[in-house]
Amino acid sequence: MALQGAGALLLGGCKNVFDQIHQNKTILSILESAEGLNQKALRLLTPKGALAKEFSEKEISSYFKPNGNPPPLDPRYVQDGLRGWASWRLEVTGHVNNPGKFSLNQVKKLPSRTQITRHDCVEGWSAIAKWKGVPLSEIIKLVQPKPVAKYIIFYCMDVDSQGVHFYQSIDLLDAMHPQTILAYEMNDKPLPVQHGAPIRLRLEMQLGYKMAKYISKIELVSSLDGIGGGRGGYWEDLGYSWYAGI
Ligand SMILES: Nc1nc2c(c(=O)[nH]1)N[C@H]1C(S)=C(S)[C@@H](COP(=O)(O)O)O[C@H]1N2
Ligand SMILES: [Mo]
Repeated sequence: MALQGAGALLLGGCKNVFDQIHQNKTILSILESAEGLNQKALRLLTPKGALAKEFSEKEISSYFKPNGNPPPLDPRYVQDGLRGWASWRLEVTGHVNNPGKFSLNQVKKLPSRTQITRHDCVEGWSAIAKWKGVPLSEIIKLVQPKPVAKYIIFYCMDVDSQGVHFYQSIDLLDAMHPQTILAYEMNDKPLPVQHGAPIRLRLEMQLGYKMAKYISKIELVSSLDGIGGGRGGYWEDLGYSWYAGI
């Protein structure tokens, strides 16, 4: 049932890739594992093909709190920002047939999606904004995951006060959801530095801490072992749940 529901989430266009993922027995095993129980329950509770609620222009919040680590401290980050991210690349690597490095202009030339959604932080605040970006499914189609790929890791350029890099992960089912986008615009302007420039993840069915900002690399992997603390994300390594469904 969970897999059928997930199948219905894919609103056309991605059938071949999804078929590959659908046949991937490892996805089934995640859903059956104890770690996957919460995730499975949430997916069964949401109607088939569910999208997160989208809002109208007039509901956009006048203030959206920047949260988390300060922007990357590396002077190269700041200098590149001043040059319109000319040197930045999105590196896509791991269990894929076509690894690649995309410039921001290349990312912007891919099909885009615009959505006005509510961001819910686990700390208890919410804000509505308009996001434009490339659906992650488009990137996945280009790089072509191998059957062993189960998760996508997002590596971020910022660090905490101890120098530990932020990172996050989602599974391929969530990666193919139509509202899962790599956003480069917020409220019709280039994504501001404090909100994760040049690109950040929007994952509208989950809480704010999953939505990695300052992304420089994504990797398709078969297991979360050996990455960071091994629990699939910066906050997960500190005890938060890996599946943060709303
Ligand atoms: N790279 C990175 N991404 C991050 C964080 C962070 O500290 N570093 N914080 C997360 C948390 S807890 C939230 S609520 C949102 C905040 O996004 P915002 O700054 O656009 O409000 O980013 C998430 N993504
Ligand atoms: Mo958050």
